[in-house]
Amino acid sequence: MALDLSLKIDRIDADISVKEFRERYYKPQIPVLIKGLANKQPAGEKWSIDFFKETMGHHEVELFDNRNKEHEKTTALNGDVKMPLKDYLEIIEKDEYTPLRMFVYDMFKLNPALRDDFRCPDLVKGKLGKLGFFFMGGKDTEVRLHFDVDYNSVLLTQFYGSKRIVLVAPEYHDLMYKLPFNTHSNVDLDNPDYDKHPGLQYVKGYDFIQEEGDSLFMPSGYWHYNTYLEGGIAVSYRKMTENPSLFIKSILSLGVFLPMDKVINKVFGDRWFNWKTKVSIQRANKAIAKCKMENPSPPQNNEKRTTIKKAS
Ligand SMILES: O=C(O)CCC(=O)C(=O)O
Repeated sequence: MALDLSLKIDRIDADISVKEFRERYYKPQIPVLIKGLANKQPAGEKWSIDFFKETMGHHEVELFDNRNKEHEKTTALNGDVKMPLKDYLEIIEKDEYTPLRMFVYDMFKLNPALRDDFRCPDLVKGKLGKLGFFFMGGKDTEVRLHFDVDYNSVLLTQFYGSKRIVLVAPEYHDLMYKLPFNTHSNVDLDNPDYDKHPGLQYVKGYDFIQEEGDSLFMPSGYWHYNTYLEGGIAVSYRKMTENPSLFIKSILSLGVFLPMDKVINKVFGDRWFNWKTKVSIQRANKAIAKCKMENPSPPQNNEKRTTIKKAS
């Protein structure tokens, strides 16, 4: 039995109308890859590693370091190191692994003129249309498995380089061993340990490549595990959830659960982390029992089940 990542993502043309996008993807909350949307605005042509080196290389930026073990314990929104953007871009343009990544970084604030190059696309325009964030990574840099803390939908546009994306729907939160009070999981999707995490056998997900120029629509609460295949630059814009219960979750997540988790993590450290891990296992076991009741035959091995190193 292996992780089933055989779901096929829809790939659509960037000329889709807002109305059609809303009906087919936003309202039913279905992920979709919009081919070439980046090229509908000046940034598609303009934004490259050299462009950012020349125009913003002197700015200090904050980066996450995947070697920081604290990230396993709590959802981090602040980076670990600072360096001039130029130095970081020199790292990611080399064809070498780096554990350093830029994550939810507001480069528009550093340079508001970037807005003229890439505004929130009409497809996701709304109250959060000004909230744009940058993401960068080098070859093989992984973005740990998580879903977004604010429970809003996200449009993630790739301007440079390509990425492998694994997506899993929120209905699998328990089977993915989501840590309580957090929006991440420490399961290893590259090398799933089914003895430790048997719930993963009941999960179905997507595994695909997001190419330069593509925008990925990620509905609210979708797990994502992204791996840069080469140096890459992306920007996300968000669309506020229209679902009242998700809106309440968003407020609680940002305003109560995450801050509370940070404080308890500081005070109790491993004891708090071990308790959260125990709860995630209990919830997964319950979800497994439910799956077994609904479908008594165990998940089957079949051709379409992929292991994580393959992508289509
Ligand atoms: O692709 C990336 O670097 C991370 C994107 C991401 O995690 C997000 O938009 O929440």
